[in-house]
Amino acid sequence: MKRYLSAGLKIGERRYPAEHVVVWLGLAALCLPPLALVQGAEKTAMAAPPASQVLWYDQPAGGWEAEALPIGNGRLGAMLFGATEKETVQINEDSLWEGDEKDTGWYQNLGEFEVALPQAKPVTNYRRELDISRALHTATYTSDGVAFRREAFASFPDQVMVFRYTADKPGSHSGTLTLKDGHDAKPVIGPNRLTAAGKLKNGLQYESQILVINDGGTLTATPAGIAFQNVISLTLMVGAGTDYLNQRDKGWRTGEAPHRKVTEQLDKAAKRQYADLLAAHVKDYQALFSRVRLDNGKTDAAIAAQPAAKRLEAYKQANAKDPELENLLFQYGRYLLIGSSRGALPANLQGLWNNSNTPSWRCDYHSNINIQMNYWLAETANLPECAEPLLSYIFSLREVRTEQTSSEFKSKRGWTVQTENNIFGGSSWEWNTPGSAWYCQHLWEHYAFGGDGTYLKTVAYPVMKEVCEFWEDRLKALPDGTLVAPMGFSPEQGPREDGVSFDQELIWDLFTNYIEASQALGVDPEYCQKVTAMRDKLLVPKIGKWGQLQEWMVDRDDPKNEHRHVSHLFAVHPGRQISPTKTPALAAAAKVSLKARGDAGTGWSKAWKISFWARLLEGDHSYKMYSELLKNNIMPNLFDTHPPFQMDGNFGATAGVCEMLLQSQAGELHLLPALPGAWGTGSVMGLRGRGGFEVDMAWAECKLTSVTVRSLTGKVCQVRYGEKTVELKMKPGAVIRLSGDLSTGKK
Ligand code: FUC
Repeated sequence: MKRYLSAGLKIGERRYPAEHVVVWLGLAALCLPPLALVQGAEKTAMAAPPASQVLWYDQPAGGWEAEALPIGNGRLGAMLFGATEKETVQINEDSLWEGDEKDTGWYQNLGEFEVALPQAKPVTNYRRELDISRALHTATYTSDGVAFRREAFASFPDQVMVFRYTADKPGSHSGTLTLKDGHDAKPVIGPNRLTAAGKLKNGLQYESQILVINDGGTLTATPAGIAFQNVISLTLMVGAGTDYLNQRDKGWRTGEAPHRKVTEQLDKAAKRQYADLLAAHVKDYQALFSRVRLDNGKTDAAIAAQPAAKRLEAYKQANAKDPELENLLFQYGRYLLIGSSRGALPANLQGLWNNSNTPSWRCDYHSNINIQMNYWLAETANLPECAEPLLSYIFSLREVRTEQTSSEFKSKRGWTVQTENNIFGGSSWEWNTPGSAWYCQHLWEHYAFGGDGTYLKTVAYPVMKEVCEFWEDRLKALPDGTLVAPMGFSPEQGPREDGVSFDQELIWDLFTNYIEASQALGVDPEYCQKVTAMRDKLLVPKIGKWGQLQEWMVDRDDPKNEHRHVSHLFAVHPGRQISPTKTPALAAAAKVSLKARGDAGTGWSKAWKISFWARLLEGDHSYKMYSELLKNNIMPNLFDTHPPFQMDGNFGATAGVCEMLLQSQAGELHLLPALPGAWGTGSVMGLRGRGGFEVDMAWAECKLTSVTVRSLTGKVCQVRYGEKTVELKMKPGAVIRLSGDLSTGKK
């Protein structure tokens, strides 16, 4: 937290002074765990976490994709198998990309290291676990009467990953450590350090290092790696970096090989005690993770005591109830976002965990649903800091996208995107013309939830305005004056033609957000009027011949089309143009379309359907999607599979649960709008609503029993539960508690 206070917040190339974040942090702290708990992180580090916050297994992982477990600090990541004799740990650094402005390239594998610990005796009492309440991976087992324990975590404050090997008998660790670079760079082997440095084909310099610290015994450099003998405890500090910089004017490079920085990070961490590193990590992580808690019911103790893979298998049996596993999947999405989105770059198709140099879909930033879905939870599930890498990324691409857009569309102002995108401004596949409008939704929502006017003015607003200008120049008037986007493309449907609903709805969203932004800032009143006039002339989605929401201006939707993309329902979610309360006829048509597309779907498609049904206020259908996703699209390590593994489904699932419990897109906090019957009694703490609110709720027998609203910004707060609404006038920092019938009483 101190780091934020002294350094302020960085968005794009701008850094906001500490005073802008102090208010936010102070208010956010209201829903942190009691201070004593945070300060006592070191002491409590060994306390057993609740069953709904642990993934555990009774055997080592078999495969990378479905069984290995991820740790990450938002920039560095590792996948752990927990094998006892030969433990392989695969590692990533989020800027290790091939490609450039012309070639989209692929996100790359950094490499792996192996710790060989030959054991004479069979292993008993094996357990590996990922505790997402502390972001700590542990493997324990007994061999030859010796109890071994390994811990691993990825520290954000220290920018290293730490792996610790201990045993209850001194001198029990003898073996070797080797490092294998993902691009065959030959490691330099020192007495206590392995270094693999290389250059990708695009000239990107990278380096990984492992610093070995032994307590007792000996370390010896060998031709293959480092041998350790009779060591009491072994600690590995793993660091990595590249010379990537998210600035085009610097050629996307820092201009400095990563060696110095990585060495410094490891040397600094190595001076600290392991317990201190762990405590600092847990404190930092929990400051984000502990903001939201969910209780959606208790699992039968016998089921909760099972390993995660067995629980998942049991869950697939129609009658097995495991609300704590559902809760685990919800919180896992938050864990994964914290683990993959705290560096300079946003979470990609696999967060940041990738073991291939030619991963599916380049493991890229896909602009037609995937990168957006990755961030649906960031604001609602109270991780707004994790949205910042996305906002910086959007900002960093403006110049190159403006050039590319101008060459493609002969445009003079603004920019947009293609579908596949890398980190150097390179892109490929279909132009996704309303893609930049969708990005702008994220820029706007960061303000809508957090209320930071300086951010809105200096970061979000200029981008939103230039994208409005792009559409101002491009929209085409039909003979009756209706405005349509020319030559649009409903993702993966085609054909290219005018007035595609996906485009129309996104432009409506952009214009509406722009209008609100300009009014909030009190700037550009004339342009705001112009945008309002354009918005009001946009072709709105029509209801077609079988009662469906038309995907195109032409009424040609095929009721048998069960394609996973349901882009014409953007207006329902994450947009706000269609809702059962404000536009009931269109909402009914959206329902007809959604039913026709069917309940099936690949991971992310299924995840989107959780939110669609929640926005249509059908909690049980929304829950059906969530539950089916868990049954059909989630692997034993709880990664979502498309197939293959794609993390958007994890993020989208968490976002969907938020939509079931709290909505705020219509200018009011709508409490429990789609609470499923399956979660009849429960509570949630720390969800965020637009307008700068945090909300805690409790319910019993599917009825709200109490709600606490905290105001971050002092905006008037309209609260809805069912048909009842109340208006609360709240000062910044005020906390109001209401009972289930929304009667007030100040806390
Ligand atoms: C979209 C989807 C694919 C896949 C890819 C990464 O284009 O249609 O199913 O998820 O993104």
